[in-house]
Amino acid sequence: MIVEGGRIRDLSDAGWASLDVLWQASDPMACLGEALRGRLTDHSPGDIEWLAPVDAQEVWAAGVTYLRSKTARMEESEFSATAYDRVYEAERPELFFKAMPAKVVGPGQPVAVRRDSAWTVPEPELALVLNPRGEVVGYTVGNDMSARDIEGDNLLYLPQAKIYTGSCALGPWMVLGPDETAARAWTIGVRIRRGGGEVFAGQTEVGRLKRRFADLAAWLFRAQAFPHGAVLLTGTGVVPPDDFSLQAGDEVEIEVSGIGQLINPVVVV
Ligand code: DO4
Ligand code: MG
Repeated sequence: MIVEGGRIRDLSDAGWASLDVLWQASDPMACLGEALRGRLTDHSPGDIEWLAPVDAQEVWAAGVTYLRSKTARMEESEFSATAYDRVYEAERPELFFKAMPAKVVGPGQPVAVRRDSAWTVPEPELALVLNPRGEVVGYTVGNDMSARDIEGDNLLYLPQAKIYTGSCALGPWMVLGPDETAARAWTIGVRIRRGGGEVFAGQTEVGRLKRRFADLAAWLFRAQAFPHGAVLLTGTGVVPPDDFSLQAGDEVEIEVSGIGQLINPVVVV
């Protein structure tokens, strides 16, 4: 589906069976323009279930790319504090695997707190959509759910803190076209609601991200091929206070100003 001038238009009528059509094109915007000139069915919003904008793309994540993230992580973990300090300054970024496409949740689907974690937070992040050549072709909204107590206990537990059922949400919108300069002017905000009230709200600017988009993408593609492209979360710059943890029944709303909102309920797994 594409939303164009308020109309929801069906790209499967142009023969698009998957996002691969777009990522294999040398000029995705031209490819999209050509599809839009065809006869595409219009849908009304009530007929559509929006999904995460991935079909065959792995999701990876960069970490400690904002000063706020470095500080929070050094505080949560005396044991690994120097590792966070060093990676923030290093040429090589922290990159970690986050989710297989089938495990990513879309809007309205639950994100989760592990039942063995007493301190879990959402990480609102700008996600880069990368084509198989490692070029940034678009952006979406991401939530890199993180169990801070597990991560803080020992850095070697990072995969358990970061990868579990309901730990990665993306979407629903994917924006194509803006360059990095335009995207750096966007804000990233998060609101957490509980029992009808708001229990946390925070915001940062994409411009505070320490690394360039192309640099992060180049490190990810340095020694690994992604024939279907990939999605790369760029790190968080918003961290709730240390006494805050998500609970079942909460609702997490993440908004990137140039893209839109991603809203998910919270469950325990
Ligand atoms: O090093 C741990 C993960 C960092 C992270 O996910 C972030 O900074 O967003
Ligand atoms: Mg993160």
